[in-house]
Amino acid sequence: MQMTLRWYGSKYDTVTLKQIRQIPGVKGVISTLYGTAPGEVWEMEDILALKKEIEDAGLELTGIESVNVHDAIKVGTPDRDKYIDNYITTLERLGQAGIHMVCYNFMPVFDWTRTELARVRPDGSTVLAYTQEAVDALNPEDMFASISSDANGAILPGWEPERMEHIKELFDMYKEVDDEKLFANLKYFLERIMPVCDKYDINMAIHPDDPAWSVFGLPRIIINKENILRMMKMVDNPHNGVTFCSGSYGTNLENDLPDMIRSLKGRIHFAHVRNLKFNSPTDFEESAHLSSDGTFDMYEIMLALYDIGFDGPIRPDHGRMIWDEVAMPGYGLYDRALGATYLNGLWEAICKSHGHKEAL
Ligand code: DNO
Repeated sequence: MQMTLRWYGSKYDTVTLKQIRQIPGVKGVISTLYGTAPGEVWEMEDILALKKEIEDAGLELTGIESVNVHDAIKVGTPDRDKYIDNYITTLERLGQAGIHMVCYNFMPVFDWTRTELARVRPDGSTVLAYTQEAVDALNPEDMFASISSDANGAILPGWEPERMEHIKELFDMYKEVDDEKLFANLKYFLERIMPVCDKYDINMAIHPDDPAWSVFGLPRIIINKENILRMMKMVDNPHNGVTFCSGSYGTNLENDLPDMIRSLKGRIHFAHVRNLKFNSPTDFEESAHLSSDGTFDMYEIMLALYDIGFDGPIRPDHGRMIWDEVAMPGYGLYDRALGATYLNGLWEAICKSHGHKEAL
């Protein structure tokens, strides 16, 4: 297992590489060229500069989160091949730069959705939260306005202002797209990119839809075990894999997280591990990582990863805002560092109790 932290780049992140380097057990970062738009080809010199900056700080660039997929590909418009060609060029360059894991998502219009970015918990920390009632009462534009006013000045992934300016057009594009069509478009995309992934040994790790159900009437397919196994089978290549995100699949309490992990043996290329606290099945908040602070048994999740021989990159996920930190909601330093340390502790205990001399 390679413990990492997500890092948005020195231009966008409040957390520095030096700080990340000082978290015990964190060897690498998962990063991206945050300023690029979906569909754009990544320049080799930008990729190499990012890699060098990270390596100069004593860390490694363990993978990319994300190379975003253009909506033309998700919708399947006549010009999608142009954007897939661009995606392939970007993958080729990442492969040449020695990157072997790319996280992406296939969510229409939005990336993840939350209704509050700073809900106050009893201990005074603030966290991201979601209630279905709030989504049902809002239209997407209002939601964007309320989200951006709480973002501590940060640009949230998938909620970029330029994108939100076109939100009506984006919704129009998806009018004819249902779950089946989205599956077909994902298949088409994967079949086209698999040869370059095979050539450079790039593991593609699709991120689940968050929350794991339809929002604002848009189709959502990466939501449960059945659908994810369907996706694995429809393009049956080991490079076609998943980001197992406990906090996203876990939004639906019917998803049995350890069971899902076990069913994905060999196909989990990246893990996001965090906890959620449910107040009702449609009202949850992002708690601390610790099992007793939320609803999930984090030991069971880590044990399932151990049982399938998971040896890829993992990261603590969204952290609470604590100790007066001001950062991108979910992506401050302190609580993610606590999360990494806790997950490393669970992992060491699991490895040693299975007869290993040290954590694997
Ligand atoms: C949220 C993240 C997502 C994720 C993308 C992957 O905090 O987990 O934004 O990076 O869905 O493309």
